[in-house]
Amino acid sequence: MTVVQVATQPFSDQRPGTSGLRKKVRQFQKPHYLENFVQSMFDALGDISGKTLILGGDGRYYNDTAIQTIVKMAAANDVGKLIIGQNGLLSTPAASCVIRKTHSFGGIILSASHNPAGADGDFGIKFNVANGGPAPEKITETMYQRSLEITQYQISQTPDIELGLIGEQTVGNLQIEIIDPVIDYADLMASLFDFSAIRALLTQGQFRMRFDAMHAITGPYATEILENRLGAPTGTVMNAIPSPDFAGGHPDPNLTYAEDLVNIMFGEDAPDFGGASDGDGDRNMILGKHCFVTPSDSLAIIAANSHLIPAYQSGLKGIARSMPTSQAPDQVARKHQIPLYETPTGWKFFGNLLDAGLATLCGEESFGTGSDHIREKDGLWAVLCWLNIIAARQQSVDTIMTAHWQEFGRHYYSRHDYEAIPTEKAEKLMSQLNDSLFKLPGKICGDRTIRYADNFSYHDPVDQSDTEKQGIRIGFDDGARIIFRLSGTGTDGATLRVYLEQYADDSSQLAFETQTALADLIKLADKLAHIRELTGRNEPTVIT
Ligand code: VG1
Ligand code: CO
Repeated sequence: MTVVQVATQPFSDQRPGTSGLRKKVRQFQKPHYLENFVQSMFDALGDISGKTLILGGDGRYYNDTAIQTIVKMAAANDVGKLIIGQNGLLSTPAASCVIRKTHSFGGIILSASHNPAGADGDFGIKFNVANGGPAPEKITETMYQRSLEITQYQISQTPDIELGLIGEQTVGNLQIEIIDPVIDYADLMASLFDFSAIRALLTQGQFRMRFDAMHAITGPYATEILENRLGAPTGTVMNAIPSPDFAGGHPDPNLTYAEDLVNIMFGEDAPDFGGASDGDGDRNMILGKHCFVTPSDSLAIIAANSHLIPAYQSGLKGIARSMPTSQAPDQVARKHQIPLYETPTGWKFFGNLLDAGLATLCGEESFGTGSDHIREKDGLWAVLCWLNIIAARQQSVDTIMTAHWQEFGRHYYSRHDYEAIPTEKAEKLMSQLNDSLFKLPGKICGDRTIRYADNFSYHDPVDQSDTEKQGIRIGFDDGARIIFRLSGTGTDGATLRVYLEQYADDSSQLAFETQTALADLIKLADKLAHIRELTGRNEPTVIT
């Protein structure tokens, strides 16, 4: 095997964001761009010689090209073994599952999640560590520092490997094993849930469901689990064939982008249950007949009903949620007398809590839910949680959700995104708001008073690290909150996210339409942050 050292120059924009390095495909296609980052990643990991890594992605455009390059670089950098999903495919949760099951050193996941794909779309690369979870900030920061000083990378001059062929191959001393991307994950799911109860639900009664894979990675996983193993009728999984550009769509499972499924679930003759997942399979949306469950409520409801799921029968150690996620799970934690952890946005912050056995369930408002079964959020897992709970309770999604609000109160919740704002404008808005925080506590705003206003910082109770400036939060005396932060996953200017939450526990106040219930807070958010004035936008681009 011939290894060449290629001279290169650093790129200044290779700092990983909330979930790895995400850029336009065209950026990744620039000469040396991908190679520089991969070499920086290898260098930051220390001694990788002889180690085993998992490799796979969501199948989007450039996935296979990138995999061939990474294989050649892994061979040149003395990696011992690569375990690769057949045809280069592995959903994010499946990659996490396989890293753990094979006790690998880590894994490389190629995805830009729900961002559109294709030659003009986005691409991404992320490293997960031995626990199966995204590399902590310490490591991603080392990768970035390395990318700023890189002068050369190593690559082998070897033919492309055969990605479609299950089994063993070699590239020089590097062993390659191509695996079925679905089996390990499907087996793990079967070990967590009451598959016979779900099978009975899906095959014996009147219950009907649809799952929308949105032309992305979960198609093969959902077909195997829901249709083959659980007996749901063929066609239950829609848009099931992954396509390199997600059929031109935007595989973000929310009310705006999962339009096909939303139309079915809110249409005439709607089925009883609808679920959807995103590009790389880690997000989920839960719908009932003519109803939608917010991700924050979904986490709270799964937590409150977790004793019905075999894997969580013996109780939860704790619940963790990202800071902007609504406080609905907090109510459940309080009642069950278990700890509740509030972390910065991004799944990497849950890893330590899960490893240390402090939390069992975690979730984010951004349609992410998961548990200690792996170290990523998990779209199909959330769908199976709901099916298991429905099978056990024999009630509709709507009934379960309404009963939950009756017991715990309702957290009206919405996120307003202002996408592709010029970066300077967004930064100015955030810094002005930040500078005004000290004078907000005590301020009266209509019927409420601001109780606290700060920029969230997190102290990790396990590794004692501190992470600062994770979003501006303004809390009111009645439990309402408004949170402002800039996205760390976008590839086009800046995205301002405004998170709105209001609590109601009076049973006459539980059935309002969300945007109506939040109308006062929405106005207040604009007044406090001068969104219209500073961005020139009159309304958000996406409301979830
Ligand atoms: C967004 C979400 C965050 C999520 C991240 C990755 O990050 O808000 O909750 O963990 O995407 O999800 P940001 O920085 O843009 O707000 V995924 O499914 O895109 O890997
Ligand atoms: Co995702």
